[in-house]
Order: sequence, then C-alpha cells, then structure tokens
Amino acid sequence: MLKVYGVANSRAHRTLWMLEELGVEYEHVKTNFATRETRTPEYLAVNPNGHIPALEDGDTILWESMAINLYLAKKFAGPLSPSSLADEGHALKWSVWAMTEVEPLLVTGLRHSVMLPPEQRDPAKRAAVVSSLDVPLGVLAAALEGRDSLLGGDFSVADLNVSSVLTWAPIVGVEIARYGAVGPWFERCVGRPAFTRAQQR
Ligand SMILES: N[C@@H](CCC(=O)N[C@@H](CS)C(=O)NCC(=O)O)C(=O)O
Repeated sequence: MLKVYGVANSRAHRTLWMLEELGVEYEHVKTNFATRETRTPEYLAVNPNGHIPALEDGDTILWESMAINLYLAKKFAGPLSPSSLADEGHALKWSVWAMTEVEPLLVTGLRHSVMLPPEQRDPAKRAAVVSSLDVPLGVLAAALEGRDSLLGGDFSVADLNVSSVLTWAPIVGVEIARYGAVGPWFERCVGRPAFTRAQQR
C-alpha cells in the first residue's frame, strides 16, 4: 500500500489532498516537523533532506510535494491527469512555476506574518512580498481568463499543485480576489471536499 509521511498542517497537505482526490487507499504516517520527527535516522532514511512530505510506493521512494503529486497523477490516470503530452508539459510548467515564482515569496511573507516571534517580524518585508506577488498573480490571472482550470478542462493536478501553494496567500495578507479569474478559481479548488478531508487527516 502507498505510504505518505507528514502531518496535514504542512506541505504534506498537498499530497494528502491528491490522495483524497484519487480515492486510493494509503497509509498515513503523521511524521511531524514541529517535534523534529523529520530528523530521526529512520525518517532520514526515507527523505535525507529531513522534510515532509515523502511517499513510499513499494521500492519507489519520492520526496518533493509537486513531484509526488505529478507521479500520482500519472500512476492513477484519471480526471486529475493531463490527457496529452502538451498538457503534461503544462502541468509540470505550472508546478515548477508555483514552486519557484510564488512559494519563496510566500515563505518570506509567512515568516514575517506568523512564523517569526512577533518582535522579529518586519511589516515592510511582508508588504514587499504582497506587492512582489502582483507579477506572478497577474500571470496566473491572464492564464485563467475565460477558462475554469489551468489545463482548460476538469480540475487537474496542475490546479491542485498551484492552488495548494496559494493557500498561504491569505495568511500573508494577499487578496486573491483582486486578481480577476484567480479568485473564483481558487475558491473552487479549496472548496473541493478532498481538500477538507486532507486537512482533517
Ligand atoms: N520543496 C519541499 C519542501 C518540503 C518542506 O520544507 N517541508 C517542511 C514542512 S512544510 C519540512 O519538512 N520542514 C521540516 C524541517 O525543515 O525540519 C516540498 O515541497 O516537498
């Protein structure tokens, strides 16, 4: 059986969300970063980076949330899977884009909103993140204009991966509704029952 490592209040939520969407059976090992369970020798043998999530599928061990989800989409071909090579490329493109163009900004924003002790938070750094996100969120808004999903069909792994990164935006103070089609698209993504089931794991 598939085994996923990581607590739901972390990037492991992305993988739990994907598995809940797929409706497949899996074992959930609630490895918690907050209690340093990610740094035990046993866990480092699974993911030498000491990060969650990680996925075990028989002899295949994967880490990196986006890669895991793209793997699962391909393994369990269905509505969430890109249906052509071009769409596979687009799903990969959007996943890498979210990780490189959006996530690092949001991590800085989170640090200066909730993660650092209050006296170390710098409101100017948080505000700079909010304004820097104008460019990538404008790109996303243009891509979603006139369509309900990133690949143009049903909700797919591309929507899941990108919206999962954006779940941090409201915490940082980014008003997603300001970005045209991004607002309703984001609400549809996080309104999916599988999103909530994953949060409750
Ligand atoms: N790029 C990785 C990042 C994983 C990551 O940093 N996860 C955090 C939790 S959200 C973690 O495990 N932190 C524990 C630590 O760094 O000790 C991914 O997307 O899977």
